[in-house]
Amino acid sequence: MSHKPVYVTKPSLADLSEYMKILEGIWERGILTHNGPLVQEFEREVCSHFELPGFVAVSNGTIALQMAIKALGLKGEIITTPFTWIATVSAIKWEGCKPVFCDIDADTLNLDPSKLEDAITDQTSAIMPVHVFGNPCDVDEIERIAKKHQLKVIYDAAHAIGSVYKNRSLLRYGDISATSLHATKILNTAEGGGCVSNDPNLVQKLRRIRFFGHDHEKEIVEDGFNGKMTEIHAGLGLVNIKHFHSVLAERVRIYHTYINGLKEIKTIKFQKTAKNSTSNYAYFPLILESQEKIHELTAALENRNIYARRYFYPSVNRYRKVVDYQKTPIAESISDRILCLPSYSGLEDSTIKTIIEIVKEICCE
Ligand code: T4K
Repeated sequence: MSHKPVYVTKPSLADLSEYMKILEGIWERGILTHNGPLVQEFEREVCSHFELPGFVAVSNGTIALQMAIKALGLKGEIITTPFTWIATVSAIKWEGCKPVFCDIDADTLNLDPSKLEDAITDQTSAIMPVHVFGNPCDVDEIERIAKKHQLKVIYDAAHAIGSVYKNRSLLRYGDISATSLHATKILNTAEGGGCVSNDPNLVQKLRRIRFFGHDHEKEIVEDGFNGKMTEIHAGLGLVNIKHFHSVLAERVRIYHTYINGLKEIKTIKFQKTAKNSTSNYAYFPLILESQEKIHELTAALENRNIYARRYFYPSVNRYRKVVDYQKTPIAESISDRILCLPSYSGLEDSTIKTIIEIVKEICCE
């Protein structure tokens, strides 16, 4: 048994000394929040690093989704995927809209655009697909359908910072993209998130919504709330973003090590990346033959102090306390048979080797 537990992920953190310097500045200025200098600097850094037109830093990814819905003034039904974290759906519900589920593509694990039009009604106001595990959705097809039916598109890009579609940051697509900067994400501010839009008017509106609906004169000109990021969080983002390239390179290395070790196993499927797309490989999901195999593998890993995670189980359409059940057979089947293996900066080759051996033991029986 390994001495230290190995979890599905670990936050990527810059050296503490780098963060201490930032903290000293915060202590000197005494400005902790309300769009302080570090929040503004972090927003500029994110824009320059990922070549984004505008980034509004907020307190978490769920609030980023809610702000996107609010900024676009959406009502009625929003079509989304059931293969996601609960936050996608809770954001829709908290903004007074109804989630309608569209099934996923079994290869990419993203919302399947070929099923989208069947879910559109006269109540539909928007589509909210998720770039699952950082794997880009079929952005062009979703855009085509949205235009045809005059629908807005919000991408839940919680996992997607660093992913690329047609040589541009994936966050540049849709009316608004909402990302997460949670501790478990590839770029983190402990808790945090952000909205991206190509439309400068929307960016300004998002800024007002984030700050109670204030304008520059502190007049209430918008129906807003509190989505502000603090200086403490932005400071962490500023030191972490400096190391983003190496964090991304580590994820790519780990992805290839797993794939090379596991690709011969006929009973395992991997998430497929579509053409024109580059994933950030933020997660490493495996799709097995049955739920029983998932239980066996999880137990065998835990026996060695290794904790994989069943993202996303159950599929959100089955949370009956939150939503009325709508059948989506592919998402339900995948959700029962998927397991994310550990992937994070500093994950040792010897640990990956052990994990591969355990997977082989269970899946080649
Ligand atoms: N949309 C999608 C598609 C999402 O996946 C999410 C969030 C959102 C929207 C909303 O974004 P946020 O509002 O959260 O910003 C995590 C995260 O809480 C959540 O952000 C994430 N998705 C979801 C997929 O996973 P858990 O339940 O995995 O957290 P936990 O505590 O079990 O952590 C997993 C492992 O990570 C632990 O075993 C150890 C390690 N860890 C975790 C934390 C929090 C650390 O080493 N340090 C830490 O501080 O939820």
